[in-house]
Amino acid sequence: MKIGITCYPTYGGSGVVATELGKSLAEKGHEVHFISYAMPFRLSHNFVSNIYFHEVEMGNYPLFEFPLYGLALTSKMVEVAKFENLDLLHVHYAIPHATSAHLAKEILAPHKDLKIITTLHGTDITLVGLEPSFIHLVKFSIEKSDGVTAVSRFLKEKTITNYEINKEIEVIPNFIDTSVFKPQADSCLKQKLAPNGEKLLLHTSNFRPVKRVTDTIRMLKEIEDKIPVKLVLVGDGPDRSECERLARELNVMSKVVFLGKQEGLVEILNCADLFLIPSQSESFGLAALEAMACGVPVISSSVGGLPELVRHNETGYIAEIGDIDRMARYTLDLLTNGKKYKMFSDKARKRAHDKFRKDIIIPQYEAYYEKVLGGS
Ligand code: GMT
Repeated sequence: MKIGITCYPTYGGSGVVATELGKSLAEKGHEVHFISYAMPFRLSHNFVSNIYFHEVEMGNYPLFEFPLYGLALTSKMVEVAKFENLDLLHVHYAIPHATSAHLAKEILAPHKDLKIITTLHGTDITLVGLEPSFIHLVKFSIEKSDGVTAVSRFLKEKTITNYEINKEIEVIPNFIDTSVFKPQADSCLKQKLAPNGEKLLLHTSNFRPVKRVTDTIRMLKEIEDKIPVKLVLVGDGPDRSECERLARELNVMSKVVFLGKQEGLVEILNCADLFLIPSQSESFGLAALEAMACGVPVISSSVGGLPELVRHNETGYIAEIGDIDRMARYTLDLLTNGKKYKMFSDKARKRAHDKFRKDIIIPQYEAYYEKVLGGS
């Protein structure tokens, strides 16, 4: 198939999923055309044949006080779909991609029937999409897509109820390359992060309020006098300064390592003893899946799609949003019981491999593409 993929090219989970999907499809012989304002960051690492990148260029005509990205994207979609003869366009994150794609489809309609598939990822539905300025547009764009997928059952239900959507939505969960994200022997990084053999708690995110990163610091405060422990925070974003302030206020700054944005995630994950994801909202929790694939059990909140991923009392523990006491108790429980920890670690890896590895999920996307194309 000739497949167009549009996504955000930055560090967010939707861009990662879209890029890994495109790479896997190309490896399987499909021709994949990425259309975005920059090369998706995981694409820039190595050359993959069958993958093409089309950059959406933004002019700066003085009359346009605000950049017209959605429209520039539409124009590029039309151009690529027409000249590369795409069979379908798969857009990740509804805003504005699904709307741009619908407009491209309409423009092309006299010449070809370009199928549009929209994958809903999370905040496009649960947060920003619900804003009054977007809600009608999101509903319209979902309903106009030829196919719609959601990354969890939770997100499917939320979409149907929040937007009163009367349309079939296919749940295709996120996936992981378990030959890359896997347990590795002790690394020298662990020595650097925990020179005195401390246990390592890890959190990775974009530090937006919805991630509740400050909860990880409060958890650290509750356990730091009971076991030797450190908290490693990977990523950056609006709440980073507040996290630093809180760590100083709670007098735990010496036990928190802020690594900022990082690319070598597998090595960092392999240093970790536990992964913390106390989010306010999380449609799937790709970061938790990456940890599980490396054999790192997860302590999570009970929101969104997280319970579909994390098995309570098996691959980690789940607690109510903001229940820091309970999360801290679970953390201590696992970190002070070697036998139990090993069982959780093995089960986390096994669940990631058995249920979410890429060669199980990619064929689901291919089958869905065939189904949507078959409807022509
Ligand atoms: O919230 C983020 O970290 C980024 C966001 C995105 O769209 O890039 O992530 C959403 O999509 C990910 C990939 O499907 C999911 O794993 C995340 O759970 C989801 N984030 C939220 O729902 C808050």
